[in-house]
Amino acid sequence: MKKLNVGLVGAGFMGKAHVVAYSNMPKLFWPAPAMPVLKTICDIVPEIAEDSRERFGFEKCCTDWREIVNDPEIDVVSVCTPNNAHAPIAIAALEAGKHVICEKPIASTLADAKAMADAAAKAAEKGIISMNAYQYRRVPAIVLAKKFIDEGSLGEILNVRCTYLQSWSADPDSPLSWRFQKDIAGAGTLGDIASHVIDIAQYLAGDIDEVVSMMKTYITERPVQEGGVDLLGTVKLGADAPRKAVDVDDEDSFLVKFKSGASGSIEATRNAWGRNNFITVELHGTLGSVYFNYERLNELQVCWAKDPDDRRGFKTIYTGPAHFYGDATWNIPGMNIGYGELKAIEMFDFISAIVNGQQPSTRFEVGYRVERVCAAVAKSAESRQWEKVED
Ligand code: SOE
Repeated sequence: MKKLNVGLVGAGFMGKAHVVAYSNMPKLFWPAPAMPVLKTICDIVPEIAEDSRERFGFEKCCTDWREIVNDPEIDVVSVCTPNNAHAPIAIAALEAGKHVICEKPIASTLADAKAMADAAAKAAEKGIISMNAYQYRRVPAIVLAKKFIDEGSLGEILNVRCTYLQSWSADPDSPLSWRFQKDIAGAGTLGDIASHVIDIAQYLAGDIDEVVSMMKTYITERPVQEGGVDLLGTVKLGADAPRKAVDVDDEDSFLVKFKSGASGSIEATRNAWGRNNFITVELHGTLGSVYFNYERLNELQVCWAKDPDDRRGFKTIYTGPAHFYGDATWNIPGMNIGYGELKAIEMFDFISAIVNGQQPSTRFEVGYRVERVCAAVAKSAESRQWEKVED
């Protein structure tokens, strides 16, 4: 079986998710499209690099990503760093002929996102694959909704309503990680989580054409954190810890018009107590509706207009072997997949794309379009008017 040598940059939360995905992909999908071999892991903190090498089973570790990009043995690069490092690493890797899977949002600036999409287009001519890690569109229930839309079962799509609500930053004592710093993250909630539902909305209903938005920052300063490691609100710093200004958005709400003529709304916040990974997607078509909530990710609710009046309503489809990726996961609907399996599904699509020589649905160009929607949202929050998404 073909082997692909992996270099992974950034050994934090997402680095761990990619390692779990590389390791579990062939265990779920067999025969695998190719076998990933964990060659080199990079983290700028030497102790973390060495610890991750041992823990995750990489052959080598390093503290400079250039060692991975310049290593002729490496075939595939995972970019799991904070957002402002995505562009230099991904572009250098593509130019060196490596296939690249990069965490989202694609970059911390629109200019970097464009440069990445351009580099990916050039590399694609030589059969190099780029992929942005928008994994939620690969949840089997979301793919099922897409199937219903594509086959026309929902009729014309009238409205798409999405939310992404979390609570991990609602506490003012949650530290000022890189996610609250514009020069590193590029944006707050907008790039971090609204981007996921923008991707799902465009996957299901086509390109967003115009937006009108409101953006808010509720917690304007946060305690400074030693070392800056991203703790996602799991650690609180005391009231006496020195504080610094937050310069990104906490909450975004916007109306959207799709090129298809459909309309919709998107709301995202990381300050919603009681909501955890609350991604909801509701679509209304002329022939029916679908509803999805990631906190029940193995379910798709469907309502068909053609059902008789006395029994029309949402019914729940539990995804399983009859659905997308279902033959690779567990045998009985209700046994359920979670975040780990989802990242393995994403890795299967990435490795399959490499082996088949076909760009995946979330190639860099698609991540760049999400970024252009985000740019229009930010512009509209300033102008207080409808803003067009750049084509
Ligand atoms: C934090 O909001 C975060 O880890 C995001 O960065 C991820 O993209 C999302 O999948 C889960 O939450």
